[in-house]
Amino acid sequence: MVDVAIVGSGFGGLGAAIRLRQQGVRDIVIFERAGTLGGTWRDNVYPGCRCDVASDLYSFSFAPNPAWTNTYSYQPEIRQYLEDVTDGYEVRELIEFNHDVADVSFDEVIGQWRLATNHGEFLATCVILATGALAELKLPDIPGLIDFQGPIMHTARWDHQVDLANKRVGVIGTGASAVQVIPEIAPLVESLSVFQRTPSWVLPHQGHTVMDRTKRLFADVPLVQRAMRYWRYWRNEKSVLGFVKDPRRMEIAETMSRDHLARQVNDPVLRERLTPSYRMGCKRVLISNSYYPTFERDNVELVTEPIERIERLGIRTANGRLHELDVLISATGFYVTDNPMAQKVHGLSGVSLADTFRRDLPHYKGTSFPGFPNLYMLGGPNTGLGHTSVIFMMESQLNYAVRAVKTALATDALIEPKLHVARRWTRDVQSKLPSTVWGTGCSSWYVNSEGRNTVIWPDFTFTFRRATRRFSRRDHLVQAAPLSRD
Ligand code: N01
Repeated sequence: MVDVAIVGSGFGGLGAAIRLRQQGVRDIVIFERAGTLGGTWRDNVYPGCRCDVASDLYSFSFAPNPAWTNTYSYQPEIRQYLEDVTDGYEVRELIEFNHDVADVSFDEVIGQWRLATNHGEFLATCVILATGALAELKLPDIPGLIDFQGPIMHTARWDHQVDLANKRVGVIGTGASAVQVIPEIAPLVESLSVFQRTPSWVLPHQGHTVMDRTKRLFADVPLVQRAMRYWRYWRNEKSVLGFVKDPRRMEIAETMSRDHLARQVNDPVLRERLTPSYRMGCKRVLISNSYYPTFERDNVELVTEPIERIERLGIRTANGRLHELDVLISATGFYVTDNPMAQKVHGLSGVSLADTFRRDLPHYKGTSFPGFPNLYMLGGPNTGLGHTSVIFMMESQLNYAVRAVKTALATDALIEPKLHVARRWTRDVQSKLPSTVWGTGCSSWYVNSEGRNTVIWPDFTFTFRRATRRFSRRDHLVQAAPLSRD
């Protein structure tokens, strides 16, 4: 039996362990289904994988890294950062690798969570779910996928053994992953067919190499890097005015994107096909200087004709044409609003978290749920962002969750948010969304099957930070744990 079980060892899980340790909670175990840590930054190893939020901001506030070699880091460096933080804060010993959590159920008799893993069952007083919103990859629901004769790779499970040199390659999808991978592989392959269902808005990339003397300055005078982090934070936060307060403001950025496209693609017909018809920001805004020029290459074709089916030899589009392919790359994203992890979590009376999500039952600050005592979720409902670093949101969630966990452990209590308080929070968040850019009409992975946006936080992030800065006893049911726990 442990005080706290954390599921997942990405940014969220590691951050939770470190913050709990700093607050004196020692009895912690982190269950990690893989053999190494890093979450999404371990899994996504496709060529060109990179964070589209600047690294000074996309890192823990308590663990700045003066050694970033680029202002927007590539995946290997972010993964290494997580390894270094794990060792620097001595939390590696807490991780149980290769422990796949199949079920997390609350036992009302003993007032404990039962975690069923492939290595047996564990009991925990508190649980922190840190499995990541973008962990469960989604293959396209196109008929015939299994008929394809060649290798099929999802971007989040890239197989570097598959040699793309001189191959006819197809990429399905034109989201954040595709925009990074397409320019990297285009020069290697014989031909590249990019199957676009909806074009993305793409802005110029500001990333650049960090000079050695800047790195030295950051190392010698940490305050300078901290100032840079603040500057980036407030610069990003300004864009909330367009995303949330007045989506018409996004027209300015749309013009920038159109100019970017016009500078990089000569053919007006091709430009037209690459131009979105929805308001910028409704789907994630992308940044790249190399994506558009890729379509000027002779070996690259943009296919906008809808896909009809996948066949043994390639992809058949609705106009009857067969695009013959040797390798198929699926850049088709993740299960987010229907994250399979939620199906494995059962609270009071056996209610599953997935049912809770499906029926849009209330959540408290995207972090805890009525009927799920002593359970906290990082990256939970309506804590996602379109404009800045999700690490800021996770650290905000941890401000609340760590205090709540400490209270539960210190008082031997079961703590869950009051239903009416959670209802009010959920209602307030939902009431803000229709007038934001995400309510302007587009299909995106932010919206669940009932048409509700259960992913995005529709406000400045500092308001979320303020809301989560402490544990409010008044907002929670605090009950004594059953005596049978001992
Ligand atoms: O996935 P996506 P992603 N037939 O869901 C298309 C983060 N991320 O992996 O738009 C044809 O965005 C789909 O088309 P449509 C970031 O938060 C961050 O690229 O639905 N096409 C779309 O084009 C991001 O938002 C970084 O019409 C199909 C694409 O596949 C999130 O991960 C880097 C289809 C899916 O795009 C997900 O990004 C990479 C079908 N059946 C990712 N099904 C950073 O830099 C789907 N599509 C931090």
